Amino acid sequence: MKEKYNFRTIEERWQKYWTQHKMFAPRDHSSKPSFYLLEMFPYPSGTLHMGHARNYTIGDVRARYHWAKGYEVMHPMGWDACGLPAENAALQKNVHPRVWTMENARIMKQQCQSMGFSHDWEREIFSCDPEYFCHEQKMFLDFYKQGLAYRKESYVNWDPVDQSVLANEQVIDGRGWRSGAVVEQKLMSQWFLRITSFADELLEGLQDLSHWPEMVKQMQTHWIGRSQGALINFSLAQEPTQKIAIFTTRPETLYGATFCALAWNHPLIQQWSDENGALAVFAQSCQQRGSATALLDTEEKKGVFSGYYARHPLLPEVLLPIYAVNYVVMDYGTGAIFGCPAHDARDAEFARAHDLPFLSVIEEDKMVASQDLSGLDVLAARQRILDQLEQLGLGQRKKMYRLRDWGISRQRYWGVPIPIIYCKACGVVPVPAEDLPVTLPEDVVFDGSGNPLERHPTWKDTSCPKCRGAAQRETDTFDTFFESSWYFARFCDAANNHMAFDPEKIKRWMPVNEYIGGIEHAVLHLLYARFFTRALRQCGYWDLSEPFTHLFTQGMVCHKTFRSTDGQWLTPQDVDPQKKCRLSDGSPVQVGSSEKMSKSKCNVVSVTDMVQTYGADAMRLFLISDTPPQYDLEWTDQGIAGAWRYVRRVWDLVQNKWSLCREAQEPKTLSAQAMALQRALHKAIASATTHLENYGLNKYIADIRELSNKIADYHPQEIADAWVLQQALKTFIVLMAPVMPHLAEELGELLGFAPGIHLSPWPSADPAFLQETHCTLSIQINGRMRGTLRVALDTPESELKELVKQKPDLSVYLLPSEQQNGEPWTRFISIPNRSISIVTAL
Ligand code: ANZ
Ligand code: ZN
Repeated sequence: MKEKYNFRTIEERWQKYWTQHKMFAPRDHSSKPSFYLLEMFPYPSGTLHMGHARNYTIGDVRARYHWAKGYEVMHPMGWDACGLPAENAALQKNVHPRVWTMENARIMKQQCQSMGFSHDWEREIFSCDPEYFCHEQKMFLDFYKQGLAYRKESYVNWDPVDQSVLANEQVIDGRGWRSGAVVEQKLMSQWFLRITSFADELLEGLQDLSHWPEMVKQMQTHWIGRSQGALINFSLAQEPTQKIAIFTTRPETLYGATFCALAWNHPLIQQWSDENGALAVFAQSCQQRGSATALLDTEEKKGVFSGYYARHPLLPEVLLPIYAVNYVVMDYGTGAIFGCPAHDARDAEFARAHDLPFLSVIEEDKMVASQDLSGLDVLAARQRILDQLEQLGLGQRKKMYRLRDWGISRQRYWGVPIPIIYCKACGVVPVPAEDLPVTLPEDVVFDGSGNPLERHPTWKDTSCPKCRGAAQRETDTFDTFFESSWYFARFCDAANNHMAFDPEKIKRWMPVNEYIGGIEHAVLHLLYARFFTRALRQCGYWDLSEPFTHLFTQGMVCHKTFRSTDGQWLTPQDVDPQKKCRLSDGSPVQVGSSEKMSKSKCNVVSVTDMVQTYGADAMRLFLISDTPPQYDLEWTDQGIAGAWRYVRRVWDLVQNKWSLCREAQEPKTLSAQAMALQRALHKAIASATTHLENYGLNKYIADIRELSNKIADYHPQEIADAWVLQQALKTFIVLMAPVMPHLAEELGELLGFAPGIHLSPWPSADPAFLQETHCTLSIQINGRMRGTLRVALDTPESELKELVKQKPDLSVYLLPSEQQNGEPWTRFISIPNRSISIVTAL
């Protein structure tokens, strides 16, 4: 037998072998079907997080399984390399963002390799590399030509701490997602992508994504937020030619309207603010508060009377006071509503505070006090009033979306420059395609204020491509979600230096068969990528609509937390969990709940430490063992130690058993115990395959463990028995290879496999072995259990009687007698395939 399992040398040996032989580089041309498996590419923030390790382990098991099934698997990895932390590092550590980013990526790549992931590093991409981003600058120009990219003045979410514009999605509860600062509204010229022109398609396309989690589809549906409603025109009492368009989804409640409300930045409010100080003060306060939609639902409903009245469109004698309020937003609908306190909670809250009347127009689902609508049910009333308004030219049916166009301008250095030039004479001029890429200057000063590109002394000075006069470059860079919106396509043709990707390669690989990542990307990244795929289609890049066929969202990795009595988070190294005290000073410790691993809670377990202590195979095994991959996983010391013991057990087991069967030849017939192992083997193949197919990775591990137990309990007596053991061991190696690839390669070598065990064909279960052929009948005699009988299924009763008679251990109970007509019983009752019950005359 070989020495004790030394994972350090063995894992390193195989990792080297895989890299040297480019074992995971798929061929573009081969008769094998293609399989594109992708994990969301990481931001190179420093080191691999345990969450990454879990994500890539799940993907790796799937990738290796598909290799074994005969696919040509593309499983690439790269770096979402632009972004704010690099600039913050530049600020804090005085290191250039590029240096910091590349160094982090280098470390993280090493960590990935130390985990034995089957990534194809030949396709590695860095989104900060001009070779990469020149293509997306070209895409931007194409979008611009198609009207899918445009510039407009608009209020933007301004993060006063990061000094940057944020997308709506980056505003969480009114605060910047990164800095946590309360977001303000600022009027700026920004570049937008017209995602709203695909709103219907993005919504309806969700229906075809049958392999996406329902949860993600629901979140996107809500984000797109399509409502069927109406625009209704009100006219101003003081100035009847001045119309105010409002948007409503409940036009049938029009007779219940008791006021109108406008957003603080509605043009009319701005106009009236000049003469109305209270209005101006109110608008000012709203501007400072920010108006992220999420905030509005929870915030107190505030507003001031404008001094103006609107005339009810169908009841000209009714005048409705107009308020500027904080709960109507300018960028939804028309920024104006009619208030119906009796049927809308927000209006009710506002009306109570401002003593406005409540007019109920719906009682028990029927319209009341609503002129000719009275008596109708709600839906009929809605159609009737919409018809009336349309006939009178007072309104029209209108679909509305919560989805906004995507603001992509960021006042940041470490991103991709927006390829636009501003010329005094010619205006906005796109950079000619042949001048791409527009690259970043290297010599920049990071001192924390504003945009370093803007403040660079010369970079923005250029000449106008049209008139050759002096002109200035756009100094904003793309939102980093721009880079991640198409990287999956670049992987198909990562080295192409004259186009983003060759359509032939796209045909071979796209769409991504399986995409794996965190649920936190349910809306932003996944919606942008779906939009980009359509925008690129419109620009003639391809004819795809959806980028990802199957989406899998894995759970988080959690770990217990500890706090000192004064609430400080403590690292597990500083805690004695039994005595619940601090090792450093013996002070008491509160054992907290298990939470997502994060530096701030001191509950991070280092990937590198764990690989060094337990090895990659044990890590991989533990990360998918007990918890279904879609749920949160609790990291425990016992769990990883158990996985490590199992790896060593398999090492010993396979070698021990192999020594008993290596020479075995296929026999003509099998003994009963050999048949049983054969059946267990085929059952394990069938079960593991099903579980791998259905993402039941934890159950797949249970199948592996069960099979290894069966093998351990198996002791061959004769040559025929040994042959089955030999088959079982060989199959076992292939079955476990996706999760413990190093161990499988090493044992595979012993068992005569060629290196590259992931290429050994996945076994298929023989249905003949899956069916039970025999059963065990229990035998009762006069109500007492006296034994069992193993027989072929559906053995006829006449045969059973003979078998029972011949069973030596029963003969003492079954004596033929005169009384029983010479038989050993008076009654013999059998329930097929289950039991036999015998009655004797005693
Ligand atoms: C009258 C009414 C009566 C309304 C009623 C609701 C209930 P969704 O479903 O999200 O589309 N609204 C319209 N524009 C708004 C804006 N810019 N800011 C805040 N609220 C706005 O919501 C549409 C409803 O939200 C509209 O229907 C309008 O109030 C309000 F019993 O009109 B409703
Ligand atoms: Zn010009």
